[in-house]
Amino acid sequence: MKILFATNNAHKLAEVQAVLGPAFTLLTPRDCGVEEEIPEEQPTLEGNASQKAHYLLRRTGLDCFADDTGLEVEALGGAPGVHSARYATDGHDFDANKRLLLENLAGQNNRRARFRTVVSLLLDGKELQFEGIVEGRILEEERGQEGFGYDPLFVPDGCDKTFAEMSADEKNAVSHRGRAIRKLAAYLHSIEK
Ligand code: ITT
Repeated sequence: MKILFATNNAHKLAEVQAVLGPAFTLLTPRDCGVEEEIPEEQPTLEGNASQKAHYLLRRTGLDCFADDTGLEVEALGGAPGVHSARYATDGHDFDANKRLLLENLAGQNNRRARFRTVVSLLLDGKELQFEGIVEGRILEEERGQEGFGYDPLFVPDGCDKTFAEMSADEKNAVSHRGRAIRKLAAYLHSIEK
């Protein structure tokens, strides 16, 4: 099955393709002639996932899905949350975002955090959402080179490695996105689209 994934993030695309496997071929917005940034202006992950998927459906007329993800840090009242991409600056500056997170947690003993992903699927005009959560903690310094975003700072519960020290398969096995996408895949298989 070919399906359009509403992301401009190449790391996400690779992670999601690995979880879905060869039964699914992912198309990107660019593959469908959509070059502009896809708007995400809602106050929640649910709202943004839905906005991104609806935007692409309007632009292309194709079935599609979108993922919106946030890092929710307990001691920061759930921040950066839905603002995770633009925490420190207006752009997607991963280094500045990680620096600000460490600054805001300086001296803080409670390092509990979770990643939460919401996937919005639009199929034949009907919308379904799938959620994936992974609990863990924020380190005091970065470890690892893999992955993207806040990965070098996040250690999931039950693991010793950060997401950035894991292979893509190891990350997908426990991650927020892996969990949400496996629910999406189970649904798509169940209806044999
Ligand atoms: P698209 O909207 O084009 O899909 P994005 O990078 O803007 O890509 P999100 O809005 O879902 O994606 O994610 C917000 C930010 O959260 C993202 O820029 C990263 O900094 C961070 N993030 C998301 N998923 C992550 C992951 O698996 N590991 C580490 N950080 C992640």
